[in-house]
Amino acid sequence: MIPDKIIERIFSKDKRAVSRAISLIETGNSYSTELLKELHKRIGRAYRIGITGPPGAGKSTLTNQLTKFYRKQNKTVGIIAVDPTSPFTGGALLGDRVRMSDIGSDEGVFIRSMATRGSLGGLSKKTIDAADIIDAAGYDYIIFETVGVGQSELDVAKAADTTIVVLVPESGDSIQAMKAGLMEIADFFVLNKSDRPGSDSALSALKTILMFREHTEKSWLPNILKAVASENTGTREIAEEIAKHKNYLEANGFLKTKREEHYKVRIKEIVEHLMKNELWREHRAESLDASLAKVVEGETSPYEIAETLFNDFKSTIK
Ligand SMILES: Nc1nc2c(ncn2[C@@H]2O[C@H](COP(=O)(O)OP(=O)(O)OP(=O)(O)O)[C@@H](O)[C@H]2O)c(=O)[nH]1
Ligand SMILES: [Mg+2]
Repeated sequence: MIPDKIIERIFSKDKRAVSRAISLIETGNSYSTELLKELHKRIGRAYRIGITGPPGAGKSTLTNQLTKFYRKQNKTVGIIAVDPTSPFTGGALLGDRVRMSDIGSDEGVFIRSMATRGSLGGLSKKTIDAADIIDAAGYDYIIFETVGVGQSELDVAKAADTTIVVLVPESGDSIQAMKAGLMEIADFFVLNKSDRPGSDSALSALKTILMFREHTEKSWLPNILKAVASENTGTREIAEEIAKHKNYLEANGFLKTKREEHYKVRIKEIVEHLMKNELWREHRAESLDASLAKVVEGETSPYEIAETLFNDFKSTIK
């Protein structure tokens, strides 16, 4: 059974219930799917913002400032800080907690750190489930913060309505970002730490790269905004750019299609997950182990074993 009154408590924005529900999905509790089904009825009201970029670019500082900005407008904010490298909530996340301590005690702010090592991509299924819980609780904004290492930063765009890529003026950073495919996912860029030398040349380098981006009349052109997050400079402009992008998506019906696309990817993942569980039931896992010696000896090939296992799987689902 789903824990008593947890759904009602989530709907009434009870932070402890939200936190408890996220723990349930994190541990893979058997009620978590039922819980998510129930919560889905109240989903879709939160606007989801992804903030990604290289380590130390100022993502947490910016998240903090943006949250304070929204709070002044009486909007509530849920933050999910994703650490794709650490299996523990230590190290970098401890830093986050310190930097975000002043908003953490605010009733209208919910903060959760999630480690996602072991999953494919930085934003695991569980991270998105967690966002759904926060959404159902009625928070106005959800901010995903993910460190841009490897594949993780590309995944954030599959979960966010607006994706912001934070860069710093340090040499080569912008070029590196373009290579890593951040160009495709950024709805706009923030050149943070603009108090540092080289920010003007970094800005013009970025602008030049973006000029060559293919576009049509209707396409959204990613902007570049300068910011000094540690001094709260540029926060308003960033919030305005988010609003502009949101309006663009809504006015053209793109928000709906974007969310449909996200659900498509997600539903496929869930189906694949269910299939995997079914496929590797005990007897097939054992049959696989039993065949390995023969494969090594050359008596049979990996393909034959795979086909046998797959055919057995097919016969059980007919
Ligand atoms: N000079 C300067 N320092 C900044 C600025 N923004 C943030 N910082 C500092 O940069 C350091 C890293 O900031 P964070 O906000 O933790 O950066 P992050 O991108 O969240 O870092 P990770 O989550 O570890 O990848 C901190 O010491 C901040 O105080 C800025 O605009 N200018
Ligand atoms: Mg951070």
